[in-house]
Amino acid sequence: MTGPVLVTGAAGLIGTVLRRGLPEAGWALRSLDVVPVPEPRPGEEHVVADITDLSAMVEAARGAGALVHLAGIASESTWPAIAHTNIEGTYCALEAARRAGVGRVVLASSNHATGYTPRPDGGLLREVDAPPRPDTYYGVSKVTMEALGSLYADRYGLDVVCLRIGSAFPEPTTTRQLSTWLSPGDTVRLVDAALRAPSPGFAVVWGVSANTRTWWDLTAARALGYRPADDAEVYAEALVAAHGEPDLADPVHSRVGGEFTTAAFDSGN
Ligand code: 15L
Repeated sequence: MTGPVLVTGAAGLIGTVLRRGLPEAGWALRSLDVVPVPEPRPGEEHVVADITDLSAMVEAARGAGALVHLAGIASESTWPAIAHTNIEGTYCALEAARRAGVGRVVLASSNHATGYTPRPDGGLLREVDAPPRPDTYYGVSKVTMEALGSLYADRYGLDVVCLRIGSAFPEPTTTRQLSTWLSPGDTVRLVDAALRAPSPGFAVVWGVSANTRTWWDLTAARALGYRPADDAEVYAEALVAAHGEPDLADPVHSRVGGEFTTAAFDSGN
């Protein structure tokens, strides 16, 4: 792959993790956000652009070797906001990649694309057994992201890897996140694997660490080359002492999307 990796949403939480970690893994970066990225590093290219501005996105994508699309609203919002920023934004990212000849796109999907999927009676949940089942408008935007990625892979031959990210935070802060945490280090390892995997075509993989309590199957992510190194269990004692042992019958623990499936939903928002 020649050319830098264009990262959208580079000033955000995951973007900030990747801006540090991807160069350490050998990648040159072109960081894009709607606000200037703070303190660009030596050698880091940086662009201010709105992801829904297609011509600016095509310009930003020229000469890039791959695109990692993180930009968007990261939780539930109004339908107009989700439709514009997340759905139109993902279309622009993929279309910019196609027009600029960028052959690989990594998409930050989410567990909330399949949030209402129940925990299996036993064993681990594979991605193929978790078809679209969004829990929010936000989840719908991630279903649409995966669908657009599939379309661009089939129609144009792009390699598109969708990461169904769990809880990408510095550390887990709830007992649900003992299952769903994706550590900063594993975030870098996962994106690095998605960038390096030889000819992945279209792929959808869970994005979680090697958590003792996870119930999402990492076989597909490992097949891409992902080797998680962290486990939320080191936080278990403190979190269980504070919040109690998780009740696995509670929807927060028995559905992929956890609290997103039980939060109030305002269809007229
Ligand atoms: C997500 O997709 C959100 O971006 C993040 O804020 C968390 O809510 C996470 O999912 C999660 O499920 O913990």
